[in-house]
Amino acid sequence: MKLFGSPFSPYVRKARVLLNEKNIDCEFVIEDPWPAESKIPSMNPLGKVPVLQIGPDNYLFESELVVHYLDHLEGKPLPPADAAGYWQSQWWQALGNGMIDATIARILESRRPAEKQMPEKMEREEARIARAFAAAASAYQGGQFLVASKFSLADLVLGVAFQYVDIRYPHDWRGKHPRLKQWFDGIAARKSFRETLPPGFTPVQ
Ligand SMILES: N[C@@H](CCC(=O)N[C@@H](CS)C(=O)NCC(=O)O)C(=O)O
Repeated sequence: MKLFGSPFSPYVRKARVLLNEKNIDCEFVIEDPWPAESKIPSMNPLGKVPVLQIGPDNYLFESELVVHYLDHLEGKPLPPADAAGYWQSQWWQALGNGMIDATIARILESRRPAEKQMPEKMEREEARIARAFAAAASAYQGGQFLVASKFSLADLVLGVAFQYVDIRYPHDWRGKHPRLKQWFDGIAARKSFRETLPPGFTPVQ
């Protein structure tokens, strides 16, 4: 099994954190989706990473599917197993995935030539991110993990999202949401997070 992608991509990082958490053997192949000669479109018609190769000519793409596949690979998906907990975890994952999407949309807009940038687009993405932090703060019940009392995909996806905000849109969300900071510090300290940090990034304390 091979995972293709960039060490800077938060979508790829979700899969890498999960592989690390579950101790699954998988080669990580660095492949940039952006250049014209990239091999990614031959594996994923959408031309995006992550791509997970699961057979000689068999590729999975879209990070949510890749994460789902890896989580079920050995028949022992991460908890929670009960229906209420499962949907709670899905809610957190949707929030985290949306934060990643918004942070990427914002950074791509900021990289356009100054005369083509739309400040209102950046503001819209920033407002989305601010609302997501506020929603997380109000849904968070306290404790080491977001759902029940074990590490779940909710912690994984929201943790990757928060750290991606730190990387691409650094701002003082911690001052506003100190309880979330406390939760996040515990997640960011995990081996799986420390060992998959994007090159050159020093975690915010
Ligand atoms: N919805 C996709 C998004 C993946 C995505 O946008 N990946 C970026 C890297 S962070 C990419 O490959 N971009 C290349 C492009 O947009 O052409 C997923 O969850 O996998």
